[in-house]
This record gives sequence, structure tokens and C-alpha cells, in this order.
Amino acid sequence: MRYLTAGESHGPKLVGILEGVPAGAKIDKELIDQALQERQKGPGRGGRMKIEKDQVVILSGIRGGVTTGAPIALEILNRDWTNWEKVMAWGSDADLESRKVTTPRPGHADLTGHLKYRTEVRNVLERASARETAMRVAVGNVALQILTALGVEIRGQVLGVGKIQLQMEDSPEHWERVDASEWKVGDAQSEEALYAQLKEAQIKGESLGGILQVQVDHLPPGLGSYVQWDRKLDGRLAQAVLSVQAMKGVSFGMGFAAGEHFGSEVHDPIGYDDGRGYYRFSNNAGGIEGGMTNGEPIVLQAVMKPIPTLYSPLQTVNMESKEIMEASVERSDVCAVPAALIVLRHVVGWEILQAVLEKFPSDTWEELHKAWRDYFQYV
Ligand code: EPS
Repeated sequence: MRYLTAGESHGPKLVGILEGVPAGAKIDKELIDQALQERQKGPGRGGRMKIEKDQVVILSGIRGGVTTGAPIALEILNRDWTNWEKVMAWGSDADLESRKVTTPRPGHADLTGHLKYRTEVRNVLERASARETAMRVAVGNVALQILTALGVEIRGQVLGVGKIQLQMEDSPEHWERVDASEWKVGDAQSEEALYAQLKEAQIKGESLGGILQVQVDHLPPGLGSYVQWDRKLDGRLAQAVLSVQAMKGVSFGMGFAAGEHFGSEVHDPIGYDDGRGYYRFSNNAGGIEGGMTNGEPIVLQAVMKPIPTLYSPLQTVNMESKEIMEASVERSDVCAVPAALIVLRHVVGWEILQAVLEKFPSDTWEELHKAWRDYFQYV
């Protein structure tokens, strides 16, 4: 399975092409649209989200709500395009001057993208923008729907925003609170402090990042492989997570704390039960050993840096005069951590389904589902 996206933040549309999705899988457009709307939400989002009403248009590969095995083509309209038609026009009539950017933002792709492609900063930021993650959610939701039909569950929660760290728990009540929370946190009492911190950031012209966690339940052992570097599932998940705009780090299970403990405090002792098969008494590995799922939930954490556009800008250099100036201010979000959580769940979902399709027959849903059930019997 593979996918590509195309599209600029203020161009007419975002486009996605997915290949290798099994035939005969049920796909519900409403569920894709719900996920797209979730991605638009969250405290701290900028003015753009008031303009957009993201919905997917399915162009190919799905008929009567069922995948055909052919490439699936998706598009999402950028409603804001009507305000940018002249600036973003592909032809010689394009207005290349009025929205030219000459003061690159520290932390964004602006300067390095310009040096690399010898192109105007506007061209860099249009493609580097996190607007692209709308399409990654639509693409990932196709995978998520197939995983859901297999009984796999992919949840996420926000574990920290700025200086505020949150409670982590794995109870049904906790996950219900996360679902109901605008911040996607399981600790309702902290929400007041989160809003206060957001307000402070807004007043100061600042932005906020955070820590996010994604958990994947009900996977069998043996997805991914230890035999070759690029088949290791933790490596592949890390790549998928770090490919999301503003992500700067990823860890599994106990994460970086594993470096501070003796081995006996880190590794998860093995048990066996006739009904359950092999299991672990703890999950410090975060569900992955030797680059493969071990049957415990995958638990990964990621850190998102604060968004680079600052309304109180940092110092930069004017690329024409080489004078020291303030960085440009593009409309942006003060905090997009809850939105990024939706994106992470979807890029993780894509990677997990890919590993599932490598292990099991992948041409049709029927063959996949049968082999999946048989394997669970075996393990
Ligand atoms: C985003 C759309 C963008 C930004 C944001 C995410 O739209 P606009 O540039 O028109 O405001 O709001 O992107 C960034 C923060 C960034 O640095 O690129 C979206 O749809 O998520």
C-alpha cells in the first residue's frame, strides 16, 4: 500500500491517491468527513478553520460504498482558494508580487526551502503548510475503517501542552473523558489551566506545542519484522509520526526513561494463559519488540514543537536587503496540539494497516479477514 498527496495550502484543492487497498472493504464517506471535522477543531486554532468545512470527494476506487481494488483518488476543496485565486494561479496571469514573502520565519521550512529549490518563500510555505494534513487524515481514515472492521482500535490523548502535564490512565472512564474533551485530555480539572495558558500565549503573540500519545489495541503479535532495517515497525511508525508537520520526537512505551533504569525494571516479563496465549505483565516496550508487535497495545508518544508563526515575531534577515528584520506573520494557530492528535492517529493507522497487509493476503477484504481470524486462533 502506498499513497501520495498533492496540493498547496491556498490552492484549489488537496489531492490524495491511495494504492493497494484491498477490494471489497466497506468505506463510509461520512466517517472520513467526521474525522476531517475533528481535525479542524480544538482550542487555539486560527482563522482559517472558520473558512474551511473540510469534506472529502471520492473520485475513484470506491463504488457503492465498497473498495474495488483500483487506486482510490480523493480530493478536499480549499474554500479559502477563492481569496487566493489570483495569487495561486498556475498561469502567466498569476499575481506573484502581492503575497511575496521576503522575511522567512525561524522554525518553518521558509528559508531552507528557498535555498534548496531557489524559489520564492511563498511557494515553499504553501506546500510545507500543515494544511496538507487534512488529506493525510482522509487517506488514513480509509485505513482506520478497515482496521476497525478487523477489531483494531486506535485512540489518542494529549499528555501535555506547554508547561501543563496531564494525567495518564488506561480506564474506560478516562478514554470517555478524553473523547468528550476539547483538548483531548482525560483530566477535566486541568482544562481551566489549559485555557488560561492559551490566553497567555495569545496575548503574548506566542504559540504552544505539546506531548501526544497514540495507543493501538487488539493487534496480534508479529506485524513488522526484525529481519531487515526498513521492515521494523517501530522505525516505520516513527517515520510516519515525524513526517507530520511540527513533530520533533517519538518514543515507545517507557520511552526515554528506559535509559535510566536497570534491564530488569524495563523488560516486560512473559506469562501464558490457555485462553489468552502469551502475554506480558507490563508494557514498557510499548507493544513492540524486535521491530514487531508483541501482542500488547502499541503505545507511542510524540512531541510537537510550538508552531513557528509568532505574532510577536523572532529576528530574521530580509532576503532582498539582507537587513535584520522581524519574521513575517502568516495567519496561523496559537495551538494545534489536539488537531495534531487526530493526524497522528491517522498516519499511525495507515502504517499499521500496511504492516497487516504485508503479513496477510491483501487482494480482498474476505481473504484478509479470514487469514486474520485464523492467525488469532493460532497465536
Ligand atoms: C492549516 C491551515 C493553514 C494554517 C496552519 C494549518 O492555513 P492558513 O495558512 O491559511 O492559515 O492555519 O498551518 C500552519 C500553522 C503552518 O505553519 O503551516 C490546517 O488546515 O491545518
